[in-house]
Amino acid sequence: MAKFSIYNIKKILIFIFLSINTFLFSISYAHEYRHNELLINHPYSTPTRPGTDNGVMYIVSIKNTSDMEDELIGVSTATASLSEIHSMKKVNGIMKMRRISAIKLPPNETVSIKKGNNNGYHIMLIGLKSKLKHGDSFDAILHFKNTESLKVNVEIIKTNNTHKH
Ligand SMILES: [Cu+2]
Repeated sequence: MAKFSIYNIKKILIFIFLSINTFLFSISYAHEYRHNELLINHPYSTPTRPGTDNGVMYIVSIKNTSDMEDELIGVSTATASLSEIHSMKKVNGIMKMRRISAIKLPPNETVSIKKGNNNGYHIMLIGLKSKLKHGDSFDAILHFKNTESLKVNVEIIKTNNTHKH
């Protein structure tokens, strides 16, 4: 009995520890909102870089599961004075960002608004009220053309890719 226990307890503890880790890991990545016909996967932002009071918000993906087109037409948050939808395009070899009025969400398609996506889509947070810090989060409201607005929680996480303006 005694021989059996310590070794097994250790094994059980390691197992529990790993399970908890896996659980937390999957929670932080299963940050998805099912909102009518839209699946909004993981809205996030990155820590504010030194010397700027602007920030950038991203959404890993928005899937439109309906047969009707929709659009993301705006984002509002109390964290910044102003939020704008931007895209980036290479003009004469230089990446330039510009304000766009909406991001189209075609029927039965998934659109990426994550860092480094092909269209350069991102949400520009202009005039941050306070610095965004890794591990914190803030609320934002997503506005759509054909679907009612949705409040989401935006996690602030460090990513490798840098977003240059
Ligand atoms: Cu921008």
